[in-house]
Amino acid sequence: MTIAYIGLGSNLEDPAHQIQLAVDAIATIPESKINTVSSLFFSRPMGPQDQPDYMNAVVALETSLAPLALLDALQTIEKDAGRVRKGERWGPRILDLDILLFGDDIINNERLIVPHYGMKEREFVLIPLFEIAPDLTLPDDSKLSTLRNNINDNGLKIHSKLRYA
Ligand code: 5RU
Ligand code: CA
Ligand code: CA
Ligand code: CA
Repeated sequence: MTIAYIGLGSNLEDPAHQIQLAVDAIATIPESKINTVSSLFFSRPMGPQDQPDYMNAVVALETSLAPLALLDALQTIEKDAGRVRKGERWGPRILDLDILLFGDDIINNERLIVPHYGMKEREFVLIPLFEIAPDLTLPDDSKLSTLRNNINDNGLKIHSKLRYA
């Protein structure tokens, strides 16, 4: 069994509702069980600014799936939420599910790079992740607490709790 940390994001079509539906869907992934769910956070867009504010959260999922099988399951959930690929890179989306960490695995293939390349610079990842796993050390031996202490919160705010079984 491996603990995978999954980043959730939405900034279209009632983002808080989309994130709750995504948590419900993640709870049905085979060979897997949700360990912990962070609070739901309200965040300003990083990258392109001409898009709506986001809702973000992080889920800790205990799984015996292989990383690419987990990716398949997450991409199916994104598609079922109605995600469509638009032209603009880093544009608004109904649902974005990223594998942030997969145990202490380092994965580099055509479909998947883990740890997620941007996670150490993104407050909307580090702050929810720190909420549920304050003692985490990353595969490169950096401590989550140190990264968390040194990041600007960019106005990130707790919005509400998420429900999970
Ligand atoms: C460049 C810098 C591009 C940071 C991206 C989200 C980035 C976002 C999200 C918030 C993107 C990738 N902003 N911007 N939440 N995704 N707040 O999930 F993150 S595009
Ligand atoms: Ca734009
Ligand atoms: Ca993302
Ligand atoms: Ca993604």
